[in-house]
Amino acid sequence: MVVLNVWKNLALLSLGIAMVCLGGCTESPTDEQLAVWRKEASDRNAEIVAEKAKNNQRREWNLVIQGQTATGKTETLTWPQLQDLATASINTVDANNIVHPKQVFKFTGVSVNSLWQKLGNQTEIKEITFVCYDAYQVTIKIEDLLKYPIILAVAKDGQPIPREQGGLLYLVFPYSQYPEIRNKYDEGMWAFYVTHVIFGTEKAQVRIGNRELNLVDLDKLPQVTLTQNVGYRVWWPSGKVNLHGVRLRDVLSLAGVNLNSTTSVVVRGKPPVYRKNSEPIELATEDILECSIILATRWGEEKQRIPAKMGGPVTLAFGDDCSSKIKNQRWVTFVEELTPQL
Ligand SMILES: Nc1nc2c(c(=O)[nH]1)N[C@H]1C(S)=C(S)[C@@H](COP(=O)(O)O)O[C@H]1N2
Ligand SMILES: [Mo]
Repeated sequence: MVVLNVWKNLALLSLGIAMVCLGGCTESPTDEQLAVWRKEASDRNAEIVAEKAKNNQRREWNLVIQGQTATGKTETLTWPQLQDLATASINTVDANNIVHPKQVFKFTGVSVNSLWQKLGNQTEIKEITFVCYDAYQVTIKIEDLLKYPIILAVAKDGQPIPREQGGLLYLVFPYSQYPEIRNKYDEGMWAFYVTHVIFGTEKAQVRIGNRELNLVDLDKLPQVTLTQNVGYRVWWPSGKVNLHGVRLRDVLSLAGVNLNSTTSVVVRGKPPVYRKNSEPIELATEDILECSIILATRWGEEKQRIPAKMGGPVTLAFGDDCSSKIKNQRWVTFVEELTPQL
């Protein structure tokens, strides 16, 4: 589209040049003059294209707020809305700038506490989880939000934050003003490219075609327990843990999917990386039928729900009986949708 626009604009501009003279030019422009006009037109076009690319990139970056929100609904903040909300600023070193670890930057962004006050603010909730484009996630305590100005930064020294520096939305902690905060939140907590904020933990909800299954539906299926090392790191105890849930094949069959006519199933989680068509987590039907692939909804001796800080409420898990090809895939966190491929 961008390329097309360049040509369209160039065509219009050169048409413009020609038309100026239609009305009564006695002399046609010299070749030099034409070259200058062409250069101006193409420079201007390059500018337009660059501006467009920037704007598109920014406009596409929404922040989705979910979980136990005040309205009980998902709230989506667009990039222009985030710009309007970005009234907080903190001067701090950038924990991930290893070249200039002492350089202080002015980060401007949305105060996480003000988001919480506006869209959350339910007293029983203790923590907020940030989910990133690449399925990385970070959880902070609400009590710390109230104590420290923690922001979702949209700008660093007045400029949008480049992707390789954590942009467009970068979770920033006031290290310079409150050095002690480092002990609780190390540089690994500075989440890059944040896409979702989750207050507490969401309700379990798995979509399969036009069916939506909730925890009550899943609980009616035969329950299985795997004892496994968890396939991603965040917050789980190290070593083997009990994961309780339901077999993927039972979930699909409850939703009326005929596995015999399905070649594979794509398992999509909340982080955008799972939504990219280029990198889906796609499981072959024969594996779904033959080895332990479950949607875990509870864990541990006490069968607690899986909180957002552990990738819950629903997480994909592979049993030891699955082939290493299966087990080497990512365990999908925040599972939201199963899409059978025919
Ligand atoms: N979105 C996202 N943010 C992230 C990470 C990540 O993998 N993804 N890694 C964290 C960790 S553990 C560190 S130390 C810093 C720097 O990560 P890097 O060394 O992978 O750049 O970013 C933090 N923020
Ligand atoms: Mo790290």
